[in-house]
Amino acid sequence: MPVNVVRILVTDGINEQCAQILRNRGLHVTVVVAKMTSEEIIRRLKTHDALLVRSATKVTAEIIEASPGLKLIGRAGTGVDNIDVDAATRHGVLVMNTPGGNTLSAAEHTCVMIASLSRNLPAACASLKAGKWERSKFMGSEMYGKTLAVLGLGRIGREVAQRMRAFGMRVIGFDPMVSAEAAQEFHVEKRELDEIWPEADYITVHTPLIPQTKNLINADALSRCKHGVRIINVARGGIVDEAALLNALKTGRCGGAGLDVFAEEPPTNLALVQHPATICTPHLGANTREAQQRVARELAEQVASAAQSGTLVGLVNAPNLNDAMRFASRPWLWLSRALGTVAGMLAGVGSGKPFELQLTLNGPDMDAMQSFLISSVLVGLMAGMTPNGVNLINAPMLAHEAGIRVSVTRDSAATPAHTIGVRITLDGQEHSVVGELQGEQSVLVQLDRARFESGVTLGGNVLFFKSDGSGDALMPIITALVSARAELLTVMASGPEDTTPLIAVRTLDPVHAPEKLPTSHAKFLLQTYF
Ligand code: 9EZ
Repeated sequence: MPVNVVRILVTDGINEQCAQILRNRGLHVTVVVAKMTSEEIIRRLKTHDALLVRSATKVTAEIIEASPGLKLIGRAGTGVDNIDVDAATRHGVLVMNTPGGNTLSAAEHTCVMIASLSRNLPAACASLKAGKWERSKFMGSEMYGKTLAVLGLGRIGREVAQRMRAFGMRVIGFDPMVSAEAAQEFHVEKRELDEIWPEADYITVHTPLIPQTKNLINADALSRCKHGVRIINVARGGIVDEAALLNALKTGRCGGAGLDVFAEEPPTNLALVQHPATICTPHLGANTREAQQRVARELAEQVASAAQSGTLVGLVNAPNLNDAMRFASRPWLWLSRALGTVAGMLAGVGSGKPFELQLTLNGPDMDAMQSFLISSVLVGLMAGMTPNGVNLINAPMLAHEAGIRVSVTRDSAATPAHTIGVRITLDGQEHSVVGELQGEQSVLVQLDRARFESGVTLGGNVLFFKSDGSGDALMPIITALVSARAELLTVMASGPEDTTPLIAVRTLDPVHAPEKLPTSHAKFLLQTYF
């Protein structure tokens, strides 16, 4: 299922190949070169579906909230520091980045920092340019035989390890997500963090900035390090505690630092930047022609494929969406959303009261669909509860905030297979529906205790009536509907064992005020329009 994105606003000087590729794929692109205020972005977004940025534009909650037509935010680069992902998720907006495109540039910049630190390259150069000839002041050290610690063994960390091994460095490393065996595959000896500190001559960080990595290199860690240890941060400001690093530089515990990123950018406190043992660059890790071209092209391809085939690459929020977008999932999405809608109306979930949602997934290979089926049921359920749009991106978050308790039971051996049950408990009252696919068609086979033997098609307009059990309900319903000028498609009664059967009627168009239809022996229950 394609994402409905046609008009794309490109900012922040993303390489021109991005717009070129998008236009070649038939999409409409507006490129704005000048820096825009929030108001200007909001104004422009009234006529655009997607916003593509690098890192200069801060995509705030304010912008996202004021742009109901916004469907996708794309970042040409790694990380999403300048995007309020939480706000985007809440408003059902996709967020994408290009995590791979910067890898080699970031890794090379790191290696350049390590090499420069080993020979005091910038300071020696500045000294000579100042007319001095200071050879003993700039005594260097070899990288050969030294130990490099790589903290964070993702793509960039691995590329750094591979390159520095060429200088004869021994590479140790840590990453909670990488086993010792996996690390061995790319020739990194895995260590625990507390083993790293006393062993390393150089420590380079390659993690995202998350609570677990904030101040990863702090006063305590530095106090356990070798005298003269060198620290490199080309990842994110804040992974290295700047005050602790400055202290360690002053005592000589830290012999030098290569810093490309800072807690505050640009830094206003220049103490670290101006310390003679630091080599500093203004966040240049990804700043190469090649990387900028690569991320621009990657983002364009990703947005085009989202818009044209619904294949989602580089997705930051809504991780289950990719499976949901697969063509084969479409009927299941439809069925689960329709069941959510019927169950929600049946239970009266619109009151704002918290309730419990129990999902039953029957049949083999339903596991892979579980995550998006939950979201999809919630979309159907909450459509009438929330003023703003509910979609597969924000449904779990909105449900959590609405106090909906969700549980799932899977029965892979159940018969009949491939049915979905939705049960809602609200105020101690239980209501449930069960549905299945007949081919690609969604049908309702059970509503509370009433079973529909051949299933009620969940498509178009469906009305449900509750009979009084006298057996005389059908004709009055049909008469009332025909008098109301409804065109009947099918009429079905539950049963045959029901004593008070339900009657389901599909009509071509929605029926106006069906609760006012004069029907004896039957009461209008609910009407859904799909
Ligand atoms: C933490 C990490 C790496 C790290 C990297 C990632 C969740 N997480 N944690 C401490 N992705 C090295 C040291």
